[in-house]
Amino acid sequence: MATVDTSLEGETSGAAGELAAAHSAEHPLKLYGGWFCPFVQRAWIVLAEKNIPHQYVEINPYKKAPEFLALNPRGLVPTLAVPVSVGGEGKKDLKPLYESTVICEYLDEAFADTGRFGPRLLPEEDAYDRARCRLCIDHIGSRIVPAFYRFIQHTPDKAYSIDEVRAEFLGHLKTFANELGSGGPWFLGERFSLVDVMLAPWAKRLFLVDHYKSGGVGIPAEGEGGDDEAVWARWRQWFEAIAARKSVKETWSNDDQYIGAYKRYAEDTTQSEVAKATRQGKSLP
Ligand SMILES: N[C@@H](CCC(=O)N[C@@H](CS)C(=O)NCC(=O)O)C(=O)O
Repeated sequence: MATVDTSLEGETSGAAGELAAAHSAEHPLKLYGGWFCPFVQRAWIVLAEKNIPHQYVEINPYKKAPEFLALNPRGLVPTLAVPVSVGGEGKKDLKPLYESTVICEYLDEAFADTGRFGPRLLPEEDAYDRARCRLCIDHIGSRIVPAFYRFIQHTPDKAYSIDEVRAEFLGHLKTFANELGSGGPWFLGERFSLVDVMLAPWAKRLFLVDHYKSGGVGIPAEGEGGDDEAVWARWRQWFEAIAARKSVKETWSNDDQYIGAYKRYAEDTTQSEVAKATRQGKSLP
């Protein structure tokens, strides 16, 4: 079967194109990414938030080049190449890291100098706050993200209806919105954290569900949330803050390009690992 994805065209455009170009020079810390990939955007947001010197390398992860598989046997982006000290005399080797959540935590910890890299994205002062962040990150990864793919890959021949998928997705989003703190737009209120980073790429991609799926995402408009009005108002506050966040804007290509790239998800024809797992009812890679 044709795998559409290996011919996926393009590279970063718009603001993300500018950021990629500004980070195209050789640097030992390398982010291997694909412009369309939300998991990559997580890592890229952290690099941008903390202003971490790095090189951005655009690759097509569906093409499984041997050099890429040597770095990441799972063959997925994001993949990070990290300069690691080996032996004495300042000798360094490039070692790989992968999995977006692991990469984001690594970057936050490895670039911890708050004077230079700004506030930590996982609150370092309080173990309970950190655990609460991880709980919410788990909710995003194990519930919201898989439901997003079930939603966007829904086609009329599925055993379940679009209304069922929509209700499931909105339920998970509502749980998230109920957990949002007060005193500011973010999960931790005033303080931006890794929780906000983890959901931002899919929040930004919700417009694709509106574009492709009949009935759209289904988040009630202002004043139409009934008993849930307050929780959806809180969601909107978070969403607007995310859309306006510099690091999120800087890592975003032109909207039209996403519409083109996600057609294969909307028609459920893509052979990406995420899409195949979704189709087979398995957990995501
Ligand atoms: N669990 C991984 C998922 C990464 C992932 O699925 N990346 C996609 C692009 S959005 C990929 O590299 N796909 C290649 C393929 O499906 O063959 C993470 O969090 O980093």
